[in-house]
Amino acid sequence: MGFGAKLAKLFGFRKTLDESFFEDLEDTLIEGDLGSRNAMEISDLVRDKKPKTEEELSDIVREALSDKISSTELMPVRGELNVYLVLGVNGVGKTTSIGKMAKYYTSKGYKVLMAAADTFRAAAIEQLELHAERTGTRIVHQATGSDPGAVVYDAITSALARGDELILCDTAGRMHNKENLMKELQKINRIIGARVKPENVKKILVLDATTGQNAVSQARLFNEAVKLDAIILTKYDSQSKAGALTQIGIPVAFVGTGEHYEDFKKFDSDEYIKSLTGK
Ligand SMILES: Nc1nc2c(ncn2[C@@H]2O[C@H](COP(=O)(O)OP(=O)(O)O)[C@@H](O)[C@H]2O)c(=O)[nH]1
Ligand SMILES: [Mg+2]
Repeated sequence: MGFGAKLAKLFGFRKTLDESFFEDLEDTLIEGDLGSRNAMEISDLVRDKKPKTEEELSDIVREALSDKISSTELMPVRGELNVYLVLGVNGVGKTTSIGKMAKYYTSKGYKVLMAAADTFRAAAIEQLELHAERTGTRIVHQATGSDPGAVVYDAITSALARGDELILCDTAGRMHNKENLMKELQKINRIIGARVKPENVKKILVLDATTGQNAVSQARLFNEAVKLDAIILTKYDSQSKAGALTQIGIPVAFVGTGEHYEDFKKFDSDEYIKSLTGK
């Protein structure tokens, strides 16, 4: 549930905005995964603006949130090679999102290629191959355990030879060896950077909407390794706790709302804020 209903209730119970109101307000915002900094900031804003009605209160909260969340449109440059490097920890929905993006961009007339640079598990390569087959997308892969950098290099060579416009690059996301993972991603990023125009390379982090506060530390970590351009928010269908997005400060491009290819749409920040505040 969005915290809008709770806000309304909170306000409805009180005749005056006393200290306990502000405590409850901050708690509600923190429970909504907005983080303590945002919660305090919004609470201070409410103090200043002294809303007289429920409606005014939620307007203040909505306005504050709209400064903290933005959307971005990812559109590859036509006739040039673009690379979307898809990042994130295991299980967030990277491979699935690549399948969805392949369908999305192919339907817009782009020539798309998939690169299976999650070489750690055989299943990961097979899963991407299945998406390639189902969406009619060409794929470059090597054997399990091969160097992900070499897969990416091959994919770029192949795309340049064939005139492909977009490489969707899958990556491994195992976290038990953070240092190695980040080094590997930086290496892949360097290989891409050496052959593709920097403005055509997008580093996209996939976050699971149900993970709450954890998403904030994942974003921080990946952003330190490679500067992120956009976020894809997956699993925004079930009981998602997507309030954490307001703490991340990286624009959101797409949301995944289910397991099928059609369950994928451009992120709409107004709609998102409405779903958070329940208005
Ligand atoms: N409900 C739902 N499930 C998703 C979504 N995206 C991915 N999944 C599921 O999450 C699981 C992990 O996805 P996968 O793409 O393999 O994650 P990866 O390890 O990051 O590549 C799979 O069972 C997917 O079907 C989504 O937007 N909504
Ligand atoms: Mg995967």
